[in-house]
Amino acid sequence: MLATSNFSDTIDQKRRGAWAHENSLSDITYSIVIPAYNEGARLRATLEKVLAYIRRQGWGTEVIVVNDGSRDNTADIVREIAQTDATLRLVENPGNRGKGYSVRHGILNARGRVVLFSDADLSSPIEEMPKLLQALEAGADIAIGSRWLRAELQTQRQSVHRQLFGRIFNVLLRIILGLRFKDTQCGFKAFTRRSAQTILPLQQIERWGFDPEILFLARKFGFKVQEVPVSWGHSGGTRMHPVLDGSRMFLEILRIRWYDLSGKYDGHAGVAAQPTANVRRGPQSRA
Ligand SMILES: Nc1nc2c(ncn2[C@@H]2O[C@H](COP(=O)(O)OP(=O)(O)O)[C@@H](O)[C@H]2O)c(=O)[nH]1
Ligand SMILES: [Mg+2]
Repeated sequence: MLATSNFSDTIDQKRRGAWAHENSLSDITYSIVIPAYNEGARLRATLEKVLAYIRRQGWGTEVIVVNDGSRDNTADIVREIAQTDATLRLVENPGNRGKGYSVRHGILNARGRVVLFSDADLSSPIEEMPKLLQALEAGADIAIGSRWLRAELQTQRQSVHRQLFGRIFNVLLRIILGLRFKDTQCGFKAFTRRSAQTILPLQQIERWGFDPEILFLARKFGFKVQEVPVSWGHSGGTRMHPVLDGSRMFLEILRIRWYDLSGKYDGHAGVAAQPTANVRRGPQSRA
């Protein structure tokens, strides 16, 4: 808690200093982006936890839920809670596009100086957020939650075949993309505004393979990425298909290599998920 308020103080100093040029953007310090696909069963509890937590911290924070073409009541839940809590916003994808598209769409609509994304099941509890913030405070541009830096922090492990799949994927990333992280796939990552606004517009991968692409681009553009051990309890109800999504992710690693070789990452922005107008806000939004 102490560390948290220290960080906020330093952010305040930075607000007056190095980041002063961004003041015109907003007085929102943090944006929390939550991609959500058919999350009707768990989203209400998640939002209650997240909103209560940021209220307790007293931070200037916005929460953005990106509805990824859900066929259930995901969007209704967000709209209902946003009626009474102006820190919450709903962003709608044009149909189901994937977690990568959702994260990019949310982040490119975010107004915070620091932008964090978290899975809707809060596998990493929101109380872990200060750990990522402290890594940014210490000089990282991107702080990524890691389940394997200190595996004992995992309160509930993924199934054995998911863990095995994760390890194989990690080795392939090392060989094909030269990414040397213990865990690229954790759904709990934070970015400085500058790194997010540089990298995310170039992101091409819209489904599960987007994390390695972001980390690949981070290295390409010289951003400092720090792995941070976070506690993690895998929640059931995964929507990942091991064979289908697994082979797709392998092809996506190859695509990242190809995109880089063919110059797709050299300067011009990606085509999809630019900031859009279809953003709904609560009644007393402070936009
Ligand atoms: N499965 C799935 N999840 C999506 C999609 N788009 C966004 N998400 C979100 O991505 C996050 C991770 O999904 P989850 O099923 O918990 O993945 P797992 O914990 O890695 O098995 C959740 O917040 C989902 O709601 C999508 O097209 N499919
Ligand atoms: Mg999950």
